Amino acid sequence: MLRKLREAGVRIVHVSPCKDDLPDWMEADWWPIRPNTDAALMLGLAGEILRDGRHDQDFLERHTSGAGQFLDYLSGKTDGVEKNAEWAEAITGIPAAHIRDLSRSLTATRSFLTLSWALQRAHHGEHVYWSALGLAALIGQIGLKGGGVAYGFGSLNGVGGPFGEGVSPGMSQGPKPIDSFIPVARISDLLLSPGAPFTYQGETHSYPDIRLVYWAGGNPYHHHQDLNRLQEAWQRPETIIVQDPMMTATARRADIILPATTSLERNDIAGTRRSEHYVAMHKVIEPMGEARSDYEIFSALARHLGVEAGFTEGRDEMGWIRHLYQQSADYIRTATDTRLPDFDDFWEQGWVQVPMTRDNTYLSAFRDDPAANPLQTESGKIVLGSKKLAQLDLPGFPSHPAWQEPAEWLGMAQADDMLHLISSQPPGRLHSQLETGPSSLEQKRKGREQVRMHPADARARQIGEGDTVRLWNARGQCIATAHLTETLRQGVLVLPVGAWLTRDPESGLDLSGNPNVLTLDIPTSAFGQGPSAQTCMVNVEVVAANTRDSTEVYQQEIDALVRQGSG
Ligand SMILES: Nc1nc2c(c(=O)[nH]1)N[C@H]1C(S)=C(S)[C@@H](COP(=O)(O)OP(=O)(O)OC[C@H]3O[C@@H](n4cnc5c(=O)[nH]c(N)nc54)[C@H](O)[C@@H]3O)O[C@H]1N2
Ligand SMILES: Nc1nc2c(c(=O)[nH]1)N[C@H]1C(S)=C(S)[C@@H](COP(=O)(O)OP(=O)(O)OC[C@H]3O[C@@H](n4cnc5c(=O)[nH]c(N)nc54)[C@H](O)[C@@H]3O)O[C@H]1N2
Ligand SMILES: [Mo]
Repeated sequence: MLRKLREAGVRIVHVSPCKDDLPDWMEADWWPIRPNTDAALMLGLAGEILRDGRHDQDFLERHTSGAGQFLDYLSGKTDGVEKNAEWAEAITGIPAAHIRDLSRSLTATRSFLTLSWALQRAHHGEHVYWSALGLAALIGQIGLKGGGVAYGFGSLNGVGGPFGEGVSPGMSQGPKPIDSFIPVARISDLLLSPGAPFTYQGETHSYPDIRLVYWAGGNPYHHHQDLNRLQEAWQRPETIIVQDPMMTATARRADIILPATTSLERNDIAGTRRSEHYVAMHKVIEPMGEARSDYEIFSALARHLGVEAGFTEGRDEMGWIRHLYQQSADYIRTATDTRLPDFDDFWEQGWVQVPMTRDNTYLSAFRDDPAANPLQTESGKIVLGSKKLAQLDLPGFPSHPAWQEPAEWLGMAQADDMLHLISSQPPGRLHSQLETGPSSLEQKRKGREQVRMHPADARARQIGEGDTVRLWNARGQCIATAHLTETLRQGVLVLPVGAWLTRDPESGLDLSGNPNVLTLDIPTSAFGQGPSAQTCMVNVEVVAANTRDSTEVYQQEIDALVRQGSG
């Protein structure tokens, strides 16, 4: 798809601290923005469009609610500050002339905004996405082919592509007998502050008093922010059970480990609404050691609890796969009149093609007739000024798209010579999975993760290519191998996520290069309660003395656990 864009001669403006988010052959204009300031850029673009009177008034009237609030903010009527190109330059570091020029192109031609998910994984991240929606609404091309705004393109194959007519094969989750829940990014708060109140999407709830944690299919000692704070919180529950195929940093911190099989050690079925196929996932090898499939583990637990029949519904592994396939095939037959092959043929062939909706223009029905096709929002329209949020009046959550300073960024007064740390998805693995496998190891150097930095930042700190460096701030410290590159904005470091936390027993230094010992564990906002991983300032320096090898320390830890277990 990128190649087609390139061949069609479409102008691409790539706004990112990292040039290599796009391949060079795209010949994009690279705008190396200061991290966490994208809302200001989009509001500056919108302000320019408004001042020139180039906004689509008709679209705003028919398809949005509360636009008055937003326009008053852009013009400066609300706070006396006009949101224009100069205002945006001061915050983002992008020259005002470029911003003004782009604002003209955006309305002069068919234009399309797309934002990666990383942008909302930051303090006030909701307002970045909302600002893009506000800008797109002023341009007025939402619901037209090749126009408007979209999120998450590129990172997951399928977003924005054709979607399947079927249902994803999946087991029913059954009724949940308790009504308490937490936003996942609040796990440390939950464990540290039982009974404390928290707000979520405008309602107040309280943290339950958790005494047992059962974690299956996730690795918080990779994914969560401020791992030293998590470590403190982790001491509170009486029992921690981890169910995982890998001896992850989380598994090493469990009271009970239930070794699960990988997908290669069991039969399974795969399919999502974004994929063109249902896939028969054949077992390749017998389970290693004492590993059992998740289904077997949960079935055995259900048996002990006296609810086996309710859980298994009388089906074994293959019984479920057959049943789920049949459910999807029946659904597709009713919805589209297409007949999928019988299960046995599917299983033998290994996959089937699912009928797809190929030509879909997002929000086109809403554009054509907003009354007949209302959105699931407070007004049924695109909300640019929210009545609900105005009533809630949450601190730090304006009721229209707005720029607010993040807790940590390059523009902050106390930045000193700290750098902004971006922790992006690792190219060689999925998050922390198979961290010790060849594709993951290939991306490492000297047995640890590589931190990318600009040569000028490196020079100023006497750091050379391949040097071992220490990254630290008030929350924690880790080491990584420096890789110097001009494809980064100056002042920015990039360290991928996913390394299995390995602490030096003496110094507490993380030897693996896990950025989450440094990141900030505050919510994006009191409304959304998402993670603020990309809002993080750090120091960096060369490590003079030899540091211990992370794989060696890791192995020692596992050996000690095994001794404990057998002793
Ligand atoms: N290989 C691989 N692919 C994956 C994953 C993986 O682990 N490995 N994980 C999958 C998952 S679960 C997800 S959620 C997606 C995530 O997909 P994305 O959110 O797209 O991925 P990230 O790598 O977090 O961020 C993408 C880029 O955003 C840029 N960025 C960071 N901060 C800012 C900022 O403040 N402003 C601007 N303009 N740009 C910024 C960085 O240059 C970064 O490279 O990826 C999916 N794909
Ligand atoms: N600093 C920072 N932190 C981030 C991000 C960031 O951009 N920056 N990105 C965030 C994002 S978008 C995401 S999605 C999260 C990802 O965070 P997680 O989802 O916690 O990461 P994974 O490494 O995918 O964890 C999956 C675990 O499941 C195990 N597993 C695999 N297959 C099976 C199975 O069949 N059964 C069982 N029981 N276990 C299995 C794997 O071994 C692994 O330990 O990280 C988040 N954390
Ligand atoms: Mo994700």
